[in-house]
Amino acid sequence: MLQPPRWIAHLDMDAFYASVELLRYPQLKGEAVVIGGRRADAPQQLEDGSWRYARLRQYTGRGVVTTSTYAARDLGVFSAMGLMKAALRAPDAILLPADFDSYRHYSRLFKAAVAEVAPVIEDRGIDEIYIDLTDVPGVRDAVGHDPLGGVKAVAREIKNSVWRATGLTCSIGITPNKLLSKIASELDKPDGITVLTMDDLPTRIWPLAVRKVNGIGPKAGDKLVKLGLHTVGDVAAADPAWLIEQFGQSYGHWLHQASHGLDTRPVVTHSEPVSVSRETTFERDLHAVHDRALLGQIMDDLCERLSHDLARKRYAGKTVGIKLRFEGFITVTRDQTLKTPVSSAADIRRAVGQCLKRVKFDKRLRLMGVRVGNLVHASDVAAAAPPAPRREEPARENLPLF
Ligand code: TTP
Ligand code: MG
Ligand code: MG
Repeated sequence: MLQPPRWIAHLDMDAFYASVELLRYPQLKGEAVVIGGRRADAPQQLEDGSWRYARLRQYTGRGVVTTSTYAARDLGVFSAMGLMKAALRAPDAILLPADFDSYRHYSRLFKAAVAEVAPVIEDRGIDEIYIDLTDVPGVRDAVGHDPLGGVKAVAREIKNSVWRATGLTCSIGITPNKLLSKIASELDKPDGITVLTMDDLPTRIWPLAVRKVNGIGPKAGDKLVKLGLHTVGDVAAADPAWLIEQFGQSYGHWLHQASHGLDTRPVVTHSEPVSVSRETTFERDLHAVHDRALLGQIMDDLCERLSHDLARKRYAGKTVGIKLRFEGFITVTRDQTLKTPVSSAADIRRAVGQCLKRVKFDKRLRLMGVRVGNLVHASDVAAAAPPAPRREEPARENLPLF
């Protein structure tokens, strides 16, 4: 059998946040567990050593499910669903608060474990990576009569390495490119390995719904379906000139290529973040005037945390932006580009104040976020400009509203 020019893997951890929590509470294995509660929902150990857990039925508020165990998914509870809606489907499911520090810790551990087997890794977020396996020794070897034996063995080795380092399972898709691998890693979740060649396109990829392709979002997906194209195979069978007529030159061409499983994007091993941000949703909608002091405090706190994030990553940024979401899901963003990059909480807060002046506050607020973009390495800032002199007046003065 002809080996493809590249073997690219996509690895995605199974029910990631929930699985990390089960490491801490192994007694919950097999149970319907939902991640997304508040601190107060943390399990309590009773005097007799047993645990008391919060149940979904007790939850009131606007929180959403970040993820759920496969047992909870069987009951119809999925990521991004409101917790109160989830409670209607699975009232007895156990609710746990999210612990992002743990998830980041296990994220680093699993990526390091993969790197021991295959070092060419593109980081795609907290629980997933692409890996270029093309140059991994033995990947092209046949094993017995199986021409794909070598690539499957590498996949098993990667999964074992992740399991040994973390006690967690993942699913891997391996194909000639990133586009197909991203689809393939989902085909046998959890704990799966799916290896596909171009020969498998008609049987494994073409029957899938168009939305399974990364890059076909809700809008394009709806339009395709309205045009009568439901599956990837429908798109593949469509005339490319017609696709371009419907979707424009660039996206129409991409749809044709993607539906034929074609993608030449390389695995990019290092990328700089474009921006760093922090945001928070309130427990209740807040009023710009009546809750002014509280809003001011929340904003101070966001700037403080963002400044810590920047310090940890050693970045500063020239653009400071805010995001506000009002009742009715109306989202407003404003940003301001400064003369020199900033990273201190006070400098960020000052720029935020300028942005806030440009917003009309005629509705209640439910979310606030701060972003610093146009990033440069902190060492470059220090080399380019002396630190700005400290201003005497506190940063809170002459701020609009809060
Ligand atoms: P996913 O990989 O999409 O989901 P998952 O790992 O929980 O489950 P699967 O086995 O299907 O891969 O997301 C990784 C983590 O990101 C997930 O554990 C929680 C978080 N997340 C959210 O916070 N909100 C979301 O809407 C989604 C989809 C994920
Ligand atoms: Mg996952
Ligand atoms: Mg993922």
